[in-house]
Amino acid sequence: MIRPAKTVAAIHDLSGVGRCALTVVLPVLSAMGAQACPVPTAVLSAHTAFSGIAVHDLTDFLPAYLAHWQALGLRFDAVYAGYLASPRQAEIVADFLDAQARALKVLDPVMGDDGALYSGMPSSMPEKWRALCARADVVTPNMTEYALLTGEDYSLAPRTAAQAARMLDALLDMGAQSAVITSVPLKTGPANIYMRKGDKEAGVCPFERLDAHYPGTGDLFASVLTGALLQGDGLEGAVLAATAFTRRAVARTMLLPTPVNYGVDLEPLLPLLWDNGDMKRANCDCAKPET
Ligand code: PXL
Repeated sequence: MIRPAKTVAAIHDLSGVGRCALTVVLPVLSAMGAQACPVPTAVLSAHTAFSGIAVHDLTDFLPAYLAHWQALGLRFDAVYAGYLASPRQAEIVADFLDAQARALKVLDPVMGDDGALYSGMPSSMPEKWRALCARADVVTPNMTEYALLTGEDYSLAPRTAAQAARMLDALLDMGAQSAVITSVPLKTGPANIYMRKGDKEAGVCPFERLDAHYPGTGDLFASVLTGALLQGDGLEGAVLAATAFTRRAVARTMLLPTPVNYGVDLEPLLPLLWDNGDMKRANCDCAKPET
């Protein structure tokens, strides 16, 4: 049977240089067979790790942008939100999520890395994101964002499996249906960990430690995860796909002389993401069922 592409409202910034946010989200979702409709939260000449950037915050523009979509009566298969540029954007996104009742909601609370907020990120964003998490089918913080959301101290001390499960529980307690934490230092090595409401243990997706740290890898991970869920993967399969692709892109980029700030060299790998979505849709425990 021929079916239309799944649709994703992709709420993120547009950074012209330094692959991250929409310049990662759009190609990845397209390569996975989904139509990504961008909701740009800000336009930046380059991401915030560059110095001297030009930034245009689109907070005041978003209500009219989304009101037009509302007037068109658009219903998305998924809403994927990442970089929000102001506390008011969190409120605008909350209303949009509530209006998209049937959509799969993947919320990546993009706020910081290495224990600190990104340059220019308002300090009130963690509490705003905490409220948004209650609306999530999946939340995907990194270790810094986990600490910001929970108010715990940022620590890279190796965790036991029981500690990992407690971290995920803390996110589920905020109301998310499932949670993924990326790049968690476990006693057994680095891993992406995940849990659904009702699970007793954390799922663990280990990966080999690579001695490189590129911006935009969290966006890459969450994009592949969203695409895989829409293709019909369960949470475990989607975390596996996102982990494998992100590691592969990082490993490839490490062989190149590209400066770290330009992000991972993912374009030549995009064809690997194509898969037969129709076949996978049958095995789906996380994406909302079609009605
Ligand atoms: O990759 C996360 C991200 C998204 N958007 C902007 C950023 C960053 C990380 O630095 O600066 C603007």
